[in-house]
Amino acid sequence: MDTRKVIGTALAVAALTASSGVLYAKSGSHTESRYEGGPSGMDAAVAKNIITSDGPKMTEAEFNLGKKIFFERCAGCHGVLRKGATGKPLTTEITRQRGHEALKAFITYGSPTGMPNWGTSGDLSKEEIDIMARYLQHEPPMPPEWGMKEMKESWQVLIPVKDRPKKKLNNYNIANIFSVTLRDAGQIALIDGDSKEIINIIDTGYAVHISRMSSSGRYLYVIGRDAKINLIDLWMKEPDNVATIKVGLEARSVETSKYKGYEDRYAIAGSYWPPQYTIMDGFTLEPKKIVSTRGMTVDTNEYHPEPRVAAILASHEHPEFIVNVKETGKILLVNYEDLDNLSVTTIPAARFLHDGGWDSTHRYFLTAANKSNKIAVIDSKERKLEALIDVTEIPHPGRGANFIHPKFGPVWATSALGNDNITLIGTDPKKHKKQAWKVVEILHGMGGGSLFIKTHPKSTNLWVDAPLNPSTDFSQSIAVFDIKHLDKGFEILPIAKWANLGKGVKRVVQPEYNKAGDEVWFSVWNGKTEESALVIVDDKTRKLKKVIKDKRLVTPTGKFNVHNTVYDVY
Ligand code: DHE
Repeated sequence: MDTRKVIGTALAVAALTASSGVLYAKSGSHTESRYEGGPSGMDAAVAKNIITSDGPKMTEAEFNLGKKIFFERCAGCHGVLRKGATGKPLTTEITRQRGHEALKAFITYGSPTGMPNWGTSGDLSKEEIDIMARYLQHEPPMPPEWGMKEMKESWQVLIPVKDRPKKKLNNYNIANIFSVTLRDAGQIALIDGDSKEIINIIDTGYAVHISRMSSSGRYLYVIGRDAKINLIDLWMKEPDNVATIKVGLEARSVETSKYKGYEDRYAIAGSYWPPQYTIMDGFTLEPKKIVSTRGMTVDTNEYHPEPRVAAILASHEHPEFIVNVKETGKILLVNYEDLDNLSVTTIPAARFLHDGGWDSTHRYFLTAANKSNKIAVIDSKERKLEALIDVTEIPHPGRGANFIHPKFGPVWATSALGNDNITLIGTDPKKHKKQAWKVVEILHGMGGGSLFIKTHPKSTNLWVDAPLNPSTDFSQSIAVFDIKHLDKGFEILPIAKWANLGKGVKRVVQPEYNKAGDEVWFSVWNGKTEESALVIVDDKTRKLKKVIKDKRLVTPTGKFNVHNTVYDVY
């Protein structure tokens, strides 16, 4: 592709799509299962085997292999306890009724609704599929619980508060530091946004996932998929870990208290297993309160044993955390004023709550119920569901993007996994009442497989990635719209090509701005043994500004600018 070719409208992309085999609509579900079905952060060996006489014959070795494959390939979609998550339930009353041959066929060929074709793709052998079909007819092995005792045993304060710096001991412009996830290395890179130099590479949890900042901008919290949290003090001469804890066996989210008077005081982490959230002391990570999320689903009111905690945000309107409970479809407003008499407002929304972010006023939380194809809007001031908006297939906003639409006023935008839609939702119930909480426009991007979208209050660019698109023309590039001329379509920038790396998938993922809002950073996410890079683009000219390459930058994915994360700028 020409380096700076303006592709223009969705029509042009459709032509390209036809030749490069981009999957739309139905196949979006395959993109989704590839994404959701990543290996569990949990070692399968921790789950106790239950080989019952009611299931087909299996040796202990076969059962262990089945369990390992299930944890690595299936639990992300079907849930560890197989009660169903974004994938269908696979409890024994269902699997035994289906029978051995039907299960084998299903695993081999997959289904149009998203089950991958594990057999015909060559991912699983005939023997492995036979083992899986038998394994699924036994009761699911149960991983252990993780309560206060286990948390306290895992908790380490490496540098007590009294021994920490009394003032900033380094010369970094902390507000413009980026915390970069080095996914498969189990590390983060702290990068000085001004000089673009690596400040430190810090060991964190397994398949580290996201970083969030304390309200003061001093402390950085990083969570791994293994539910390990690292607390990093940016005031140290060389910023490093000051405390760690493991809040469970598998997790994805961490956040800190931001309400006036509670700045830096508490941290909260949500876990996938056990299904619970934990409130901790913000300075030491001492666990204070653990609350289970097991309960009834929002629609059919049936018990779900494994409702995982997805995104968590800190309210600016009340001393509360906003907690997405994925499988039950409920949004919890957890008030941290009195942890002993914890008060929680439960707002029914829709199943499969995943990620989301604030509107520009930081009053309304817009969040994707991804597999329900809905965006829920929470009014954090009035503590109620403001709207439930239908969108198409598998919205995935990250935290979304806020900007002023030339015609419809303030909007929040999300892209999607299952199609090329970029959905714009009106967010101003005062001055643009007619548009508020309505889909006001759908733009068309490069294609499905998009994960993140970003702009900045000082920019007129809207950046949309597509790292899971099957065409490398798109997964290795970024689309950028001019917010003032959305009708003109988008420009494609070949970010991976600019990085000039060797072989590999080189997925371009998650745009993130610097503090000033005049640079956008992209990860070029390659395999663990291949070279990756960060590419920085000048926001005004859309020209390449800098490529950061370093052998320590292994599998960079998420990037979190300190200022933008503290102030929820997106
Ligand atoms: Fe994420 C955010 C869960 C796979 C990169 N991811 C989130 C959040 C959740 C989540 C619940 C919101 C956290 C919050 O705001 O508190 N992610 C999951 C999964 O369950 C899933 C689908 C499968 C898995 O096995 O983990 C998954 N995520 C991925 C990836 O494969 C990505 C692309 C690469 C990686 O690093 O693992 C990825 N997720 C991210 C990033 C964010 C994120 C960069 C934060 C975006 C932001 O701007 O805030």
